Order: sequence, then structure tokens, then C-alpha cells
Amino acid sequence: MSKLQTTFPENFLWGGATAANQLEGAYNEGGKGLSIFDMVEFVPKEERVNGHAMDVTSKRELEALLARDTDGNFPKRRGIDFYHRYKEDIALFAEMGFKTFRLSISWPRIFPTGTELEPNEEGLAFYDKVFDELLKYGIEPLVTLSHYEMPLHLVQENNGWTDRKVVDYFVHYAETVFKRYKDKVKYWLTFNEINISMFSPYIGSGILIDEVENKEQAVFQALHHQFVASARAVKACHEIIPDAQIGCMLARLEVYPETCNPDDTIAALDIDQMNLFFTDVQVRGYYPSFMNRYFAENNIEIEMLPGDEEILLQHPVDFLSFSYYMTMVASGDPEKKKEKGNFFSGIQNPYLRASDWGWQIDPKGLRIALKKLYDRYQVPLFIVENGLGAYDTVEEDGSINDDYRIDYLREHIDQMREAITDGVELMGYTSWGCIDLISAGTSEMSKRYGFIYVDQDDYGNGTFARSKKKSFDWYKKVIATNGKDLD
Ligand code: BGP
Repeated sequence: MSKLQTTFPENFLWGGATAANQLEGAYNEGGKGLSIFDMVEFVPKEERVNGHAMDVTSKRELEALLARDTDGNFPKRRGIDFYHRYKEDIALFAEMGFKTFRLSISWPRIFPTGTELEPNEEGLAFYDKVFDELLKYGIEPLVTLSHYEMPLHLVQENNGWTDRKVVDYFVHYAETVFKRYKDKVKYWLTFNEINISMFSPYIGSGILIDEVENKEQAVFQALHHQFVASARAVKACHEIIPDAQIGCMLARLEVYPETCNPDDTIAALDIDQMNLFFTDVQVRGYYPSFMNRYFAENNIEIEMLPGDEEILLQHPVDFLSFSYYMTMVASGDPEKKKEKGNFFSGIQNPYLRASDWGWQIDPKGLRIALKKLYDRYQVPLFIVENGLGAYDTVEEDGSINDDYRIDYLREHIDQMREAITDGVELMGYTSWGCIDLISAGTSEMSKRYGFIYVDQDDYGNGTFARSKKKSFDWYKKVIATNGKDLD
């Protein structure tokens, strides 16, 4: 029997997380092709649907956006200019003592349309420089292959992942980057928040949803293709980089029944099972039987090719990573009022406070998530996103006193320690948006998560200069003491 572990393990991977589309900018430099998020415009708060603005739903809408081109405000095209400032940013991460830095490779930087046979050397060279800079400071890159950055061409030509051909394009991309970076990158993730297509088919799977007849059929077929692509990427990763570890990534939705009425429990369980469907396939290697009923009742028939089930079963992931921001409440009564989050709605929980964006803050929910996921799968877990999106104020002397962020992180990290004491195997923690970046859900710059402030507003005005917030030194101390000193 292994010993009781009451502190963070020795080799715990502390760090921060980002994604190319929210960070890099330089959307048309270095031979990069357009990606899906390059086409998402900033929409002011009052005009947003369901609290977010990220879907493009039809060919017509996409063509209108392409015609507008440089006219509009497309914040993800400019990011925070990491493309040109990565050295300065990585030096700041090193100063905080990061052990790891999560970033994604922009697929269209390597294959501009997604269909080329030969990669774009300039794109590959850019990530070489970034990885070298990280390794110079002893920071392990943790790389997501696909974080909402599908080449736009594959949306136009294939309606995204609905087309089986995209599996081969993706595997070719994955193999290319595994071969190129095999000596530099030992931690990989396949698809960011693989379950997001349920809420945003365009961002998750590159689907223009108005172009298909049976929407759910299209989404689940696309997801099947992504599962197969992910398993083939796991296989390739193990063959090309035998000492690497590769994980899946889930937006974990922890959900409570509103009361002890069994109807509420069934409602919560249904949401929970749907959330865990994704990791069941990627960790256990097969479709769970509870999905049969859902597929039958919603006229969904997954088309599988011979060999698909084998590849899923034979190549599960090495670890399970997830994002965690909030929890939800479920009721058996469909009329109950819904609270708005990014993609998810739910009933207000009277025991919790919420962020300025209505996300219900729940540190203990993180411990619950860790315990449940570990109980179910018994594989190492990795929290690769967590944090507080908030408005920050720059004082006259330039200081930024983000005590609210420190409180949020402290409480969550404390619950991680509790979960470790409960026996959970946790590999690491990368706080989301360690440097302020463009919001995924709203394309705002003013929704900030970082320890490092970036001088830019929602319209791209500002010097892009970086400065340290109060949380910078706090996180530095957390890492230096391996999570012992959270004060
Ligand atoms: C997750 C995404 C991230 C990130 C985060 C915060 O869903 O994986 O890319 O942005 O949410 O969301 P937002 O930026 O909308 O606040």
C-alpha cells in the first residue's frame, strides 16, 4: 500500500496555461493560414447571445465576415502579440518559477489550409524558438495539438470534422510536430475541451451548423472522428516519442442536484454522464452503454469504419487533463431559471458567490471533481485550466492589487491539496491565462486572468506593455514552497 501523501508531490508541475489563438497574434505572418477563431468578431456585451459570441453558423455568415476582412474588430487576430514578445513573456514565467507552460500549436501555422503534404517551415521554426526559450529556463512545454485553431479552409471545404478526411489531415499534422519536437516536448494534449462541440459546434469541430440537417447527428459524427484522430495521435506519439505522455482534455462540469428529490438527482446524473462520455471514450477506450439510449432517442447513428473500435481501445490516453472554473446545479423541473456561464447554464447555487461573468465560484467543487475523476478512471490527473476572469484596475502608481484573484487561486489550490490527501494522483496545475489574453468566449481583453497585466483594451488600443500584478509574487511564493505557503 502506498503512503499517505499530504502535500504536493516533489515533481509537481506548477505553471500557467494559454492557447495560440488567444495569445500569439500575427495571424497573417510567417505563412500562417486563417483559423476558425480568426473569423470571430468582438461583440459588445449587450448584443451577445447566451453570454458568449463565438459561433459562425452558416456559409453566408462566413462569407460576409471574409468580405469585411480587416474592417472588423477581430481580437484573436492580434492576441497579445506573443509571436513577437515571447522572450520577454517567458522570462517573466521563469521569474515566477514555472515548471511548465501550457501553449498550443496553431495548426494553420504549420499547415495553412490543413491539406498540404509539406509543412510550413517558418511556422515550425517559430515553435522551435519558443520551446528552446522555455527549455533554457528549465520550463517543460505542455502542448495542446488543437485548441480551437482548425484551419478555416477545412470549414469551407469539409464542414469541419463532419468529414472523415479531416482525421488523416490531423494525424499528418500531429505526426509532423511529434517528429519535429520529439527532443523538446514530453507532455502533449490532443483536443482542448473535447466536449465543447456540444455547446459550440463551430469552435469545437469547425461545423457550420446551419448547413446540416440533423445537427446532433453532425456533432456526434464529428466527435467520433475526433476520438479516432485523438487515439491515432496517441499511437503516433508513443511510437515517435516513447518517453512522452499524452492526455485528453475535458471541460469538467461538476453538477449538484438542486434538492434530494430523486428527479433532481437523475437530472444531475444525466448531465454528469454526458460530460464523462468523452473521457470514457478517451481513457477507457470505448463508448459507454448509457449513450445508446441517448443516440436512439435523438436519431443519431454513428458511422464507424472497421478498425475504429480497436484503435480507440488500444490507444487510450496516459493521463486525463481538465479545465475547471465553476459548478452547476441541476433540477428535474425544466422550467427552473437558468444562470448563464460561458457555454453552460444552470440554476443559481445559494451557497456560492459568482464572478462578474456569472460563473459560480466553487473551490470545494474542484476537490469533488478530482475525487470523482480519479475514482472513475484511476489515471493521473492534470488541472490545465483554472482561474478567475476579472476586471483589473491599474492604480496611479502602476500597481494592480488583485487580491480577489489571489483568494480564488488560494482556495482552489488548498482544495487540490485536500484531494491529494484523499489519495488523488495529481500531476500538475496550470492556471489559465497566466498572462492576460483575449477571452475565448467573449473576445474581451478586459476579462483578465493573468499574473501579468497586458496594456490593451477590447478594441486593441494600448501599448501591449507587460507589468506584474500583486498575484505575480504570490504565485512565485506558492511555487517556491511547492504549495506549502498559500498566504
Ligand atoms: C476555456 C478555454 C480557454 C479559456 C477559458 C476561459 O473554455 O479552453 O481557451 O479561454 O475557457 O474562458 P473565457 O476566455 O471565455 O473566460
